[in-house]
Amino acid sequence: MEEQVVAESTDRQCVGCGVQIQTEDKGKPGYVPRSALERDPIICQRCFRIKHYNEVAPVSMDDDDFLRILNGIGATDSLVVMVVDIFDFQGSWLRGLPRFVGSNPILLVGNKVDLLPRNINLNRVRNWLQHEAKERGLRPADALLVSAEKGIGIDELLIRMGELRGLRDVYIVGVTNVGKSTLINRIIHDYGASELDITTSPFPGTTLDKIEIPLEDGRVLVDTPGIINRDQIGHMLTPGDLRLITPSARVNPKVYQLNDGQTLFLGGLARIDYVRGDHQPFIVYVSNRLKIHRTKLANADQLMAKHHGELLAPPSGDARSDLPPFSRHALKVEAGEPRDIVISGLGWISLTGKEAAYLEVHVPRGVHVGIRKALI
Ligand SMILES: Nc1nc2c(ncn2[C@@H]2O[C@H](COP(=O)(O)OP(=O)(O)OP(=O)(O)O)[C@@H](O)[C@H]2O)c(=O)[nH]1
Ligand SMILES: [Mg+2]
Repeated sequence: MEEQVVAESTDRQCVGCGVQIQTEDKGKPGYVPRSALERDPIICQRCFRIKHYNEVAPVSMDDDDFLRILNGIGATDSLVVMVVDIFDFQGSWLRGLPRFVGSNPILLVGNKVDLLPRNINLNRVRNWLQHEAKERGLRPADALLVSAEKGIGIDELLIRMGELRGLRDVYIVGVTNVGKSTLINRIIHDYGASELDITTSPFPGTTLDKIEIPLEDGRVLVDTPGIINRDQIGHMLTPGDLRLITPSARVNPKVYQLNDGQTLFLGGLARIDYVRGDHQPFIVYVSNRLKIHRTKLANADQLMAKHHGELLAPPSGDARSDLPPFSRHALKVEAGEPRDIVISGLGWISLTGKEAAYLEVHVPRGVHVGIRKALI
């Protein structure tokens, strides 16, 4: 009789991404060589590579898996901490959360506050966050601003979390790449004894399953995988280009005094035509590494046709053929209050609202373009 190969899939989890460990298939998530099974804690090969070689290892998480985890929260008694990326608020908003969490309280956390320009009024930004949440039908128990990476606002967050959770578990939720795992690492390193590191990376889809971290009172702090927001421009770009558009430091706003009949290109990813309106400043908030080009509207088509992927990059070189075709959004920015024109995943452009402005914004199809109350 042939001997059966046993125990290929284990009931152990990778401490870096939560995936179930297996020794069978190198190409599948959770793989470790057999010899590694003796280690404790155990980390999968994908996490090892992300940590040590900065490798990108995309795994397609099924939305169903994600929804299963979210749905499970409704049946628990817990505090739900929803994390958004304050720099890409629109692109990082987790829709429909109230449906999933039942009667559990929600604490809204705007992360990556370190990217916002210096000298801004954070209280205003916090009010803005609360206002935008309400507009989207979410009534959080509180809204806070933090930087998980730089350790800003963490003390206050922990105090609020303590008050709101009482004796409950805490679930950290949000779309991919908002910094959930970085936040948990920050919390456990600053205030716990744990030496463990959850895997984080600049690319979406790093955490693959729930990761439970025991708290002192026997409850757990839970990291969850983010749902993929397919409208995000990041999903249309190569890893190299994604690095260019993701701010890695405080964003320096750039001011352009524009007349109508002028165009701004944000690399080769967005084109903003100022069609009609008075001479006025356009303040651009995007990654400092993203090159901005100003031209006459009359020349914009030609410039795009000739230089897309070169002068107008990202997308760099051949990667432009992977972009969806561009679509056009006609916008009217009313006079009155200052407004931001948001291009999801790239940043925003502020207009002061002295006069009405008519614009046309061209972006790859699927990328969200909108107008909001100014953040700053
Ligand atoms: N500038 C800045 N970057 C941050 C901050 N927090 C996280 N990041 C970066 O954001 C990226 C994503 O962080 P992760 O912690 O992996 O995000 P996640 O929400 O766990 O992502 P998934 O596991 O894919 O759902 C990484 O490049 C982090 O370094 C922050 O406070 N400021
Ligand atoms: Mg994560």
